[in-house]
Parts: sequence; C-alpha cells; structure tokens
Amino acid sequence: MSEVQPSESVEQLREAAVSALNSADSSEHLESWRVEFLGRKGRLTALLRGLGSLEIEERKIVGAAANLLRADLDSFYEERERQAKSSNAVVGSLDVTLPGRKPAVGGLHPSTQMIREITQAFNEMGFQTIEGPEIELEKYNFDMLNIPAGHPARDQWDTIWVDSEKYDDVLLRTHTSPMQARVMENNTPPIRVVVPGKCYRYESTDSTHEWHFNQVEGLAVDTGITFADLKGTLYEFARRIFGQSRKVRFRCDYFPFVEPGVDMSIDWNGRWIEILGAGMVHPQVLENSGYDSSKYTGFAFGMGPERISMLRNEITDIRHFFSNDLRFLTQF
Ligand code: YSA
Repeated sequence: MSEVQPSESVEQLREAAVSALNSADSSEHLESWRVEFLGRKGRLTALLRGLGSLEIEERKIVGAAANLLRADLDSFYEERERQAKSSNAVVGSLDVTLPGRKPAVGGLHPSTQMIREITQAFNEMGFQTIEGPEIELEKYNFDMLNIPAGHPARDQWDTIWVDSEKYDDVLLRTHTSPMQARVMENNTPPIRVVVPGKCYRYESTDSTHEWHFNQVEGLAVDTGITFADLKGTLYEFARRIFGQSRKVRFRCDYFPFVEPGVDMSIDWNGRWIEILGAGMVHPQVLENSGYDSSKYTGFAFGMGPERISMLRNEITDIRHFFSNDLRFLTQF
C-alpha cells in the first residue's frame, strides 16, 4: 500500500482508485480494492488523517475534496459490486463444465423413407417418379378408369367428397390410379412412371386401415408390353425390398381399370401377405386417354408403403404412422 501525501493526492488518489476499480474484474479484486482505498487502514483514511498537518485554509479545501472523493468512491464501489453480483448470478447458474448435449436432429418420416426405397427400386428399373394432385376430379379418380357413376366398384373406394358450391365433382383421391389417366393424357408412349402420394378414404380405422395413407402407383405403356413384363418387374421389386429369396404369389383380382387383374402376395414367415394390386391396363382406359389399344399395351400396379413398412419392421398397428408419437418415429 503506497504512502499518501494529503495536499496533492486527492486527485491522484481519485485517478488511482478509478483506474484500479475499472480493472477489478472479480468479486475478490473488488474486495481488495475496497480494502485498499476505502478500508480503515486504506489510502483515503490515510489521506484524511494527514489533513491535520495542513494549514487551516488548505485543510478546508483538501478536506472538502477528500469527502467528495469518499462519496464518489463509495458510490462507484456500490455500482461495481452490484454489477459483479448480477454477472456472478449468471455465471453461478451456468455450469460451464457440463458436457454439451447433442441437439435433436429431425429425420425423414418412416412413410417417406419407405416411399423413397420403393421409388428408388423402380427408378433403377427405368421408371421416373412423378407426383399428382391429392384433390382430384371425379373424372380422373373414377370415370377415366372405367368406373362410371353407378358402377358397383365405386363402393370399393369410400370417397370423401369436397364440399363446394361451384363443383360437385371434386374429391380427395381414393387412390393414386387417377395419375394413370393424367400421365397418359399428357404423354405419348413409351411411359414408365411411379407415382407416390397421399390417398383418403371415408372408412373406419383399425390396425391395418387408416382413413389417409400413402400409395405408390406404377404405370408402363408401350408397344408389345405383356403380362410377363408385369410379373418380371414386380418380382424384381419384391426381391429388392424383401430380399433375394422372397417367394411371390400372383392371384386373380378385380379392378375395373385392368384386364386381367391380379394381386401380389409375398411369403411372410409361411403366410401369404397381399402387398399390391396390379394388372394389364384395360383397353378402354387406354382408349379413354386417346391411345390406340390395338397398338399399345401396358401394365399398372398400386401398393401401400405403410403396409410394406409394417411387414418389414414388424409394426402391428398402421395408426402409429400418423399419431406423431416421437417414441415411434425416432426408431427409424
Ligand atoms: C390396382 C391395379 C392397378 O392396375 C393399379 C393400381 C391398383 C391399386 C388400386 N388403385 C387400389 O387402390 N387398390 S387397393 O384398394 O387394394 O389399395 C392398394 C393398396 O393400398 C393396398 O394393398 C394397401 O396396401 C393400401 N391401402 C388401401 N387401403 C388402405 C391402405 N393402406 C392403409 N389404409 C387403408 N385404408
């Protein structure tokens, strides 16, 4: 602690005190500063004690300056102490030694992952991926597909109609098949497309049925396409998705927009599980889109990616896909 000369040191002391206070960057430094400048044996006290040796007039002047300095230093100190306390409070509540936590990163929805896997399998076989509208016209969802109004097959697709003052032929598509008509209407063969997307049906839900779900549609049209092409393509798809040795079974099925129509099942632990509907595009459907059915033939198929993911991942209830439960979603 330095010796203080009263007559000339009030300003010097002020300068030294302010500069030391500004560089006091912790509670400990602040306390040392307080002891050094304001303590009972501190520099200001020493200065005040020295006043007695001064002439009366000078004592008055220096004494007043010293008292002013004390008041200033007291208030500077209080302010710094308040600042130190508030920054300590923040520092105190933050344990900087804690290991960092990994931020949660999003991921693709399990349906999207399955759709991408399915479409990629077909992309590698030369099919192009396209998308279409979820709000669809009755014409594409039914009429162009050989399902005119009153056809009993309409009951198979319980339809959610869009309530509109202007239109009475708008609906939420019940399957991705309307894209067959849309693609054919706007393109000339050869055509090879897969169409993933959401579908909606007015039906009650259970462990294998949702009122909204995805489908992946496939369509190939060209000259000379046969049922053997359909089988070969779908066999190859099943091997890519379910493994090389997976057994596949085709059985007759009925869809108004194909002739003949089939469903395809795979052998799942000794049980035949149906995974898709398919068939040769009905000549009437080709004609509806302006194609000459004596020149062109084609095959089409439609499958449910959620059902396929359920099989692959042993998921027992399709409703998990859309219930937004992170315990389910983060397992993929
Ligand atoms: C058939 C022949 C073709 O040439 C082209 C496409 C088709 C499929 C036809 N459009 C269709 O929708 N058939 S389907 O009603 O049997 O549905 C196909 C697949 O969608 C089903 O195998 C199933 O995987 C899925 N699906 C249907 N309803 C569902 C559903 N998935 C979840 N919930 C539902 N309610």
